[in-house]
Amino acid sequence: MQVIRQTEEALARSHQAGLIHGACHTYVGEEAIAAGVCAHLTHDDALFSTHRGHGHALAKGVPPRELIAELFGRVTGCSRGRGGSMHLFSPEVGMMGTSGIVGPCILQATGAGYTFKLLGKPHVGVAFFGDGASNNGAFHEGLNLAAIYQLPTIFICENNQFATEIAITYATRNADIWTKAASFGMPGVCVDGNDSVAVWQAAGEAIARARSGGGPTLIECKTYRTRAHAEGMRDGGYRSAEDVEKWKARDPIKMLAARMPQEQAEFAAIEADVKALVEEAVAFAKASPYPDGITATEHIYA
Ligand SMILES: Cc1ncc(C[n+]2csc(CCOP(=O)(O)OP(=O)(O)O)c2C)c(N)n1
Ligand SMILES: [Mg+2]
Repeated sequence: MQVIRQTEEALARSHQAGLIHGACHTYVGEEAIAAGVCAHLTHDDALFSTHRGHGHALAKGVPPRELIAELFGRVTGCSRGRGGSMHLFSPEVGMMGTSGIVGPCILQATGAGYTFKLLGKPHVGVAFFGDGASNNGAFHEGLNLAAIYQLPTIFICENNQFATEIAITYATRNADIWTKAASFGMPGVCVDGNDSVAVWQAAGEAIARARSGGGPTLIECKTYRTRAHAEGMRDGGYRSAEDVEKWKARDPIKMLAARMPQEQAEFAAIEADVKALVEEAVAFAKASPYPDGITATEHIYA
């Protein structure tokens, strides 16, 4: 969670400094979800992500320096500087990609589950997606197919209660997304998405079930993003400052620390170690070259 938080804060500062080319949606406030789920995954499991995917990539094992360099458009980035925030991928750690299109990651993770089932592998496909994606056709198609074939796919809905500026309570008459699992005949679970231990427990059960042939699960994690939808966007007019403050008080890192009063020194040491890691990563990214223009048509297939 510290790696995600401090990387995102460095990215926000970098965006303000003009170092980031393209969109930058941070995951600040939602770190417990990626951390709690990815703690159960290996590099053989396939993760499909969204436009808000930095936390997923980091938790799956992409080093901060490769992620930051990617957003800076540098050749040392995980996608060699060609993808940016919306197309960062690292198949060597099972990070199969972020996407600027809301919804398809659900179908891709279903496809990964189908692949693992056909190959007889004990791996899982995981889709992270927002509350907004739950009203996209891909949600219904993906969950239905995964249920029919009992695929090893885990659907993680990060319900931060808004799709850009649209409240989930406006976008659906049933804002308890986990209850929609029943209509596909699969288990649906709801957890406090700011409680890393609760996420970790629910994900652990679902992933173990999927690995042993028990089929898919939908996990809704109720959470909140505490920064604007994307860096450089306004953050008013659609939610109240009181709500933002209320959720900031439920910071997932502080909530975990509060559960372990004996471990404060260790928490402080982790925070200091991560600070050094992220500072080094930013320096590495700044010092890295842009891809040579002569290579612009490399990696293009027709
Ligand atoms: C198919 C599609 N429709 C609309 C958009 C525009 N769009 C970008 S982000 C976003 C909101 C997504 O909300 P949610 O799924 O809740 O994710 P969050 O940003 O809250 O993490 C929308 C509608 C898009 N990128 N793709
Ligand atoms: Mg949302």
